[in-house]
Amino acid sequence: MTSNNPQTREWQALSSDHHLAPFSDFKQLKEKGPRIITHAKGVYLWDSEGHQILDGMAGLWCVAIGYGRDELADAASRQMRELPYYNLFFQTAHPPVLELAKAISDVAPEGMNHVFFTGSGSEGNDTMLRMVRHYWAIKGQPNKKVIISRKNGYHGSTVAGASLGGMTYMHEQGDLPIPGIVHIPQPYWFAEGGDMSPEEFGVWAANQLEEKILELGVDNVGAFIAEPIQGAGGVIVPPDSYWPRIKEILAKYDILFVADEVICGFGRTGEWFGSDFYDLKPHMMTIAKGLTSGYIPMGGLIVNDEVVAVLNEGGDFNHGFTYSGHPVAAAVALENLRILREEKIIERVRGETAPYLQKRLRELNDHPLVGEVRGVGLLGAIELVKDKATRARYEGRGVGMICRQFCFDNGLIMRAVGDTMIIAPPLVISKTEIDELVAKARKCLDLTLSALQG
Ligand code: PXG
Repeated sequence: MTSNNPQTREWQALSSDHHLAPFSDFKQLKEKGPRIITHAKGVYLWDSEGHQILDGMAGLWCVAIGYGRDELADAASRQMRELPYYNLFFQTAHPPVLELAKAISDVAPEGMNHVFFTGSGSEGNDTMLRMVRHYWAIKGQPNKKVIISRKNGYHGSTVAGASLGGMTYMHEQGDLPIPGIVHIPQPYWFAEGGDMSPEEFGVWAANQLEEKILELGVDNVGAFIAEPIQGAGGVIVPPDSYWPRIKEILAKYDILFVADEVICGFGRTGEWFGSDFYDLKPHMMTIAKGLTSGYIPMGGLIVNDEVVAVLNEGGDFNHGFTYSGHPVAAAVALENLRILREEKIIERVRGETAPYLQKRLRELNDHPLVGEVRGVGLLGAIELVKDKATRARYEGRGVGMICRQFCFDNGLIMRAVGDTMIIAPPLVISKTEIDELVAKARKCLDLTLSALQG
C-alpha cells in the first residue's frame, strides 16, 4: 500500500524496520506495508487513510459486543487500580477470577462447573492435552495418551495447538505434529464429498473416528477434539448426519470429548456454545475470543464435574501460566458477560439477526461465481467456483485473494480461506448493517468475476 499520508508512511516504516507480524510473509509485508487500523466503533473500523470499513470478521472472530464499549475499559481501569496483578499459584485467588469462574459455569452446559484459565485459546488446548493425560494416569490408564483431531481443524499456534490442528502448512514448519496426536478427515462435504450426498458423507466422515479408535486401540486413546463448526478451516458446517453419528461413537468408547469453542463459544451460533447448538455434551470446552470480546487476552478450559472428581484425587496438576486468570482480564470478561446477558445479545442473534443474515447471504447463490452459501448463527461461508454443478474451482487463480482485496478496497473485511470467503461479524450487527455487508459482498463478487474474465 503506497500512501500519500506521511503518518501512514511513518507507521509502515516502523513495521518494516521492527515488527514481525503473525502468519505473514515478512519480506512481502515489508515491501507492501500493512494497513494501519487506528480506531473502531460498533461494527466499523477506520484505517490511517480515513477509510471506514465494515468488519465482517469481528477482528479475528472475537469482538462479540462490538468495538468501543466504555464499560469494558472502565472495568479494566477499576481493576488495575484495585489489584492489577496477582497470581493463582500457591493457594491464592482474587475476587474477579472467582466471580468469573462462577459466571462462566452459569452459562456453560449442565454439569460443566469448573474453569482453568489461560492467556489464549492455544494455551487452553495445551492445558487440555496435559489435563487429559493426567486424568487417565490418575485413573490408572496412563497409556490413553493419543488425542484424535481432524484435518483442517484449527486449535492454535503453540506446539501443542498447531499439532492438534490439522493445518499441513503449519505442520511443515517445525516437525509437527508432536507424537501422540493423529488426524482424521474433516466433514467438509463441498470440497471432499465427491459423489456422496451430504448426509452420506457426514456419516462416512464420522465413521472415520470409530475406525481410528479401533486402529489405535481404545486403550491408547485419551480424547477426541473438534470445533463444533470449523472456523479458520473455512466455516465448515458439518452435514446434519455428522454430530449424531459422532455422539453414538463417543458413547460407545471410553474416551473424553473436547469441544473447541474458541470461535463458537459465547453466542456465535445463537446459543451460548456450539455444544448447546448441537447438543454435544463434551467433557471439556476450550474457550477464548468472545470471552472478553477480544478487548484483552484471555482463554481457558471449562471442565465437567465428572472429570474434576477424578482430578481431585490426583494431587498436584503441574501446569499453569503467570497470567492464568489475570485479574484485569477477568474483570473485563465479567463485564463482557454481563453485557451479553443483560442486553440479550445472544437471544437477538438467535431470534433476529442470524436468521436474517443467513437468508440474505443465501441470496448470493444466484451469483455465477458462487457454488454454495452456508452458515449457522453469525458465521457464513461463500464458496467461489468456476462451475456450480461440478463444484470445480478456478485452479491456480487465487480467486479468494482477489475477492478479499476487492473487499478491502470497498470497505468490507471478508476473509479468504483458499477460494472460500468467510464472515463472522460482531454479534451486535444490525439488520441494516447486514444489508450493507451483503450488498458489498455482492459488489465484490461482481468485481472478482470481471477480473477473472478480463
Ligand atoms: N481454537 C480455535 C477453534 C481457534 O479458532 C484457537 C484455538 C487458538 O486461540 P489463540 O487465542 O491462541 O489464537 C483458535 C484461534 C484465522 C485465525 O486465520 C483463527 C484463529 C487464530 C488466528 C487466525 O481464522 N483462531
